[in-house]
Amino acid sequence: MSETILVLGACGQIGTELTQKLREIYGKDNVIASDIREGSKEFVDAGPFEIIDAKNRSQILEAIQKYNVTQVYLMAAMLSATAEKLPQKAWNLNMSSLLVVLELAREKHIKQVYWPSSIAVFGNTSPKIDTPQKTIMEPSTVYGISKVSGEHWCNYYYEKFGVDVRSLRYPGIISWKTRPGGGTTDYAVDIYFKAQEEGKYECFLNEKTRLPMMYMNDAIDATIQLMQTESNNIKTRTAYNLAAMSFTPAEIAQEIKKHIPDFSISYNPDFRQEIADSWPQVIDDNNARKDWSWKHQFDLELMTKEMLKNIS
Ligand code: AKB
Repeated sequence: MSETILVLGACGQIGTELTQKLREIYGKDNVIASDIREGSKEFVDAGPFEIIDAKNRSQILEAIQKYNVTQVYLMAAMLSATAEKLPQKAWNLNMSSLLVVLELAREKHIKQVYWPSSIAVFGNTSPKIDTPQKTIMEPSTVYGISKVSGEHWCNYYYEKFGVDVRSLRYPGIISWKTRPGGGTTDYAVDIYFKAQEEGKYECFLNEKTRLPMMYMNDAIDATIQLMQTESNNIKTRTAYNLAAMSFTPAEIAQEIKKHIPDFSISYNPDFRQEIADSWPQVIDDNNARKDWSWKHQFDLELMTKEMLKNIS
């Protein structure tokens, strides 16, 4: 497979590991990492790296032409909690970057686009359990509004112009290499670090808040699998529901206690509780499983083992 890939927002939580995996598959010189600022020296030295603002058309086009890019993964975004504090900025980043990339694809500068959506597209009026692929979507956050709008832009560019754009509705993504920033599901990463470092954690969501979650390895595999699937198999051009597990803060704490018996958790819910309460608890991802054979590997038990091992 000869592809040259540009990753926008490569220094973020998902971008970092996605870039590493794409380099393993396509060769390090065929994957160009980019971000608005330089990442760690190790990351920048690991392959081609460009400073690119994901909203800046000419910077992106310059990189596409310099490297003969065929695919763009647009991973730059402002997540739910930060977006509530900076609504205009979040809308501008999340939407402008997508429209720039979709236009470049329409003009045939690139062949294929990946853009992540989120469970945040759902809101209080969507079913909370086994949330279907197609249902009422009335998000109450700026992030959710930007994601649901973005999904429709993706579908529009596919339907009107044949742009090959693909997308997944990520649940909370849990990883140890790069910390997430500004999300509502971030507690499920922080808890592992605090458990190892301090043996205790104060959670910003209440103990019963059940949310869909996924270990990073599964998220990366799903993303690359979706991008490698025959175009004809992709029946959903908004974004696919994607799921692996769902748990509450009390349940993850219980799992951690199996490894660190003295670990303790306390609860001090803040503004993120309202965001979490508006999201689904369990997602139905049967369409992804049927259309391109999606299958997750990690459950809460296996993920907890991996997280604690790697953090220590
Ligand atoms: C967030 O919490 O904002 C993200 C997401 C679920 O998209 N992790």
